[in-house]
Amino acid sequence: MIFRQLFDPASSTYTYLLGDTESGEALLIDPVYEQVPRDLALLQELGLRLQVTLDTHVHADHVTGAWRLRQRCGSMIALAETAGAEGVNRPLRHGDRVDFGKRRLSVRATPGHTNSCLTYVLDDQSMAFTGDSLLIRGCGRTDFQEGSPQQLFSSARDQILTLPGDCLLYPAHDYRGITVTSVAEERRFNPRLGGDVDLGDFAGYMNNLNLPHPKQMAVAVPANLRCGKPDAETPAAETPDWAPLTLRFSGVWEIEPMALLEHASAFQIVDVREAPEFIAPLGHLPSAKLVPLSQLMNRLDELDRERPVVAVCRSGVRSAQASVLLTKAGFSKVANLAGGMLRWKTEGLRVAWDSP
Ligand SMILES: N[C@@H](CCC(=O)N[C@@H](CS)C(=O)NCC(=O)O)C(=O)O
Ligand SMILES: [Fe+2]
Repeated sequence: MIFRQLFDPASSTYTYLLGDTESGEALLIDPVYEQVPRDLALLQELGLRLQVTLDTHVHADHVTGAWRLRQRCGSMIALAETAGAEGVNRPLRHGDRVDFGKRRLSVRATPGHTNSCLTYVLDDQSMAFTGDSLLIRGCGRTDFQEGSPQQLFSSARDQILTLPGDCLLYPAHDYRGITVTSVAEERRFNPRLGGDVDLGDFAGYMNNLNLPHPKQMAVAVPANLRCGKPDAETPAAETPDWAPLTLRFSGVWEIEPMALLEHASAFQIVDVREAPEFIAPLGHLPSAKLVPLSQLMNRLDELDRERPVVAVCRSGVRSAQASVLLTKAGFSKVANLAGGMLRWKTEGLRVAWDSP
C-alpha cells in the first residue's frame, strides 16, 4: 500500500493519501481546498487514480478540497450522512466500508467534536484516521458545531482507544508538528482521555478550554456544507492561465516542449547553463538568453518582470532551481521547460548554435 501524510501549514491540517499499489486506486482523507494542485501532482507522479475523498467531519478551520478534486478527477465525495451536506455522493454511516483496490477502510462514528465526526480504520487495524476526535495528546474542542464532551468521551474511549495498542493514530491536525501516535501511547499519556481520567474530569477540562473560534470558521463551515463548492463570492483558485502548465509535486510549474514552441514568442526564454554548454553539444532554443544560474540573482534587472519567463537547462534540474529563485524574487509568471534541452532534442525540435 502507498501511504503519504501531507501538511497544510495555513490550517495545520494533515491530508492522507492511501493507494492500493496493485490496482492504482487511491483515496484522500481530509483534502484541503488550496492544496488540491499539490495533491493532483502527487497522484499523477505516483500513477494513482483518485476514487474517493473522505472528510472526517465538517471542518471549521479550512475548506475541504473534495468538490475541487471531484471536478478534476471525478472522485466520489464521502462524508457522514448526519452532516447533511449538499453534494455528497457517498453518505457514510457507522459500519460502512470504503474500498480502494483490494484494501478498505471501515467507518466508525465518533461524534463529540462535531455531531458527525467519523474515524476511518484500515482493514488490518494497523492505522486509524481519527479526524479531530483524538489528537496527539489532545482532542478536538467541543464548544461549537453541536460538540459534546459526553459524546466525545465515549467516542474516544469506546471506538478509538479500544483498537489494538499498536494501531497507529493519524489526526486531522497537530499544532506542534507531531505526526503520529499509537493507541497504547494515548491510552497511557493522553492528558484529557488517558489513564484514570473519568467523564467528570474530561468535561471539566473541555468546558474550560477558552479558545477563540477558528479564524476561518464563518467561511469554512458553510463552504464545507457544500463539500467545498465555491459560491459566487469566492475568488477563483489561482491556476496560471498564461500557458498550459503542469504543477510538479516539487512545487515547480512545468511547460512541455510542444507548448513552449507554440507560445515561444510571448515568453522570455532564459537558459541557465554555463556559456560553453550554450553551443555544444546540445545547442540552445532559438530565442534563448543565456544567464548562467550562478549569475541569475545578480542579473535580474535584465529580465522583464511583466513577461512570462521559461527557464531552460540541460535536463531541467538547474532550471527548476532557477524557477524557484525567480518566483522568490517576485516574478509571477515562471515555468520550467520539462526535461530541458535533452527532451527538446529528443522531440526533434529546432535548435540554434550561435554564440550568446
Ligand atoms: N487557531 C486555529 C484554531 C483551530 C481550532 O480551533 N481547531 C479545532 C479543530 S477544527 C480544535 O479542536 N482545536 C483543538 C485545540 O486547539 O486544542 C484557527 O484559527 O484555525
Ligand atoms: Fe475540526
